[in-house]
Amino acid sequence: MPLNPLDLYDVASALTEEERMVQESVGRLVDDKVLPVIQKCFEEHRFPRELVPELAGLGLLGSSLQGYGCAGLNAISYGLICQELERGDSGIRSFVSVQSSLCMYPIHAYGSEEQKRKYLPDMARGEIIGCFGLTEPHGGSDPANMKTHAKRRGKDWVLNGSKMWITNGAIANLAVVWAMTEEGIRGFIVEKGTPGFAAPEIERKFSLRASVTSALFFDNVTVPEANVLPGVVGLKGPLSCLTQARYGIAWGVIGAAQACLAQLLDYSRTRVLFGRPLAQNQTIQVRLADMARRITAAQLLALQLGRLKDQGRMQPPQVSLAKWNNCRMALDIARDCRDMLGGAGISAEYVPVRHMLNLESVITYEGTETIHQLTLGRELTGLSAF
Ligand code: TGC
Ligand code: FAD
Repeated sequence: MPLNPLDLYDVASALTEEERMVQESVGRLVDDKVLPVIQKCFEEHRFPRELVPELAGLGLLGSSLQGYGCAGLNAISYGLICQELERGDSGIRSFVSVQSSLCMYPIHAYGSEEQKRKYLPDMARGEIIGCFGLTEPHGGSDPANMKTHAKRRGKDWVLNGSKMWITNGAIANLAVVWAMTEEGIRGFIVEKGTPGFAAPEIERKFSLRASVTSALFFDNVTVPEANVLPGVVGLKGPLSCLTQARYGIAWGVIGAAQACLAQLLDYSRTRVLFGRPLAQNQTIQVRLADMARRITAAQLLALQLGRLKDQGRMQPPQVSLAKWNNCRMALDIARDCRDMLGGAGISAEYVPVRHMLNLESVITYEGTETIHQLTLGRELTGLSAF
């Protein structure tokens, strides 16, 4: 029996029946609905918003949350969802990451009962889209140094400042915004249309073109006390959301790498140079084998991370290692696949260049590679180099 080149260690056999079903159903959605449109969306710089009801219909929004119309799936299932979606495009996985891990998660974890009932069921149905405002223009790696602030005014809060590089911003019905207060960093739910709040789209991106990225501006925006997340104060609020999203990215990028390798395997077997298939050259086989090695290692790393998460034992430095390793793996593979396709590698007919450009964002957002290396360095040494 030949091995599956995209699953050399048969990770599929380590999944439960339910996990396999989740993977298959999301895989079908990607094959039937995402892949036919995604390249055009990328070229047109357009998020395929028409897919949101399909994503919601499969229970992919807030999929690992319990109650409030959410599917209550385990962490491995959430990882597999991200992997399949990112096999299509990082922008689609980004949409689901932000909605699920960065917006629904904090409302679920830190929101009042009223906030959960008001927002979560509609968010699970994709009828309310969220965005997450943490990064500011002067430096996203150090969110503790945030300038956006909120001051109490009677029973309300007044929010001033700006956020930068915010996924979903211009299409979002609400923003979960982190702002400095006298008590420390707090989370605010700011609804679209609130006077003084604007979310213009950032145009002219070379990466994540099938995803909406925006700035957020707050000019004396009044937020009622009822829209403040009561359950958390401090940087650990937003950082705990990032832990959830980074976990999903560690799985997601495997899908992007698999898509690149799958296409390259086909191409290298059929392209004949010097009288033999490209794939019959030693240096090409070494490069292909190296890609398979790195994908396999990333799969096993993600699987064990998922098992730790499902057991409630996952620690942030472990997530940093996985986010760093797997993003680096996927970006290097996408670049190498682009190269082995020759001139065709720059054509929109092939997927690696799109994944490569997307992965330049993915390795940067949710903590740059350096931030994750330093997080691990701090864990190993007990000394902070930040
Ligand atoms: P530090 O002193 O380490 O921590 C402050 C407090 O937070 C706690 N904590 C965490 N809690 C949960 N999860 C984590 N990952 C946590 N990391 C830290 C920590 O225990 C502490 O709690 P307490 O109770 O003692 O106060 O904070 P620091 O200022 O030293 O910062 C550390 C550093 C640099 C790692 C952090 O600032 C960082 O991660 N920077 C990178 C910022 C980042 O990743 N931004 C991402 C923005 S969102 C985004 O990119 C979305 S893209 C989505 C998409 O489209 O898919
Ligand atoms: P900076 O923090 O200015 O970093 C610049 C460089 O300095 C990087 O190479 C970094 O690794 C390096 N560096 C930083 N500190 C150190 C150090 N101590 N030692 C050595 N090197 C260091 N943010 C959100 O809040 N919500 C979103 O939805 C969101 N979506 C995004 C979507 C896209 C497409 C992109 C590109 C970004 C998104 N971001 C979002 C922002 C993202 O999280 C930030 O870009 C990222 O955290 C880095 O911040 P920065 O861009 O300000 O770079």
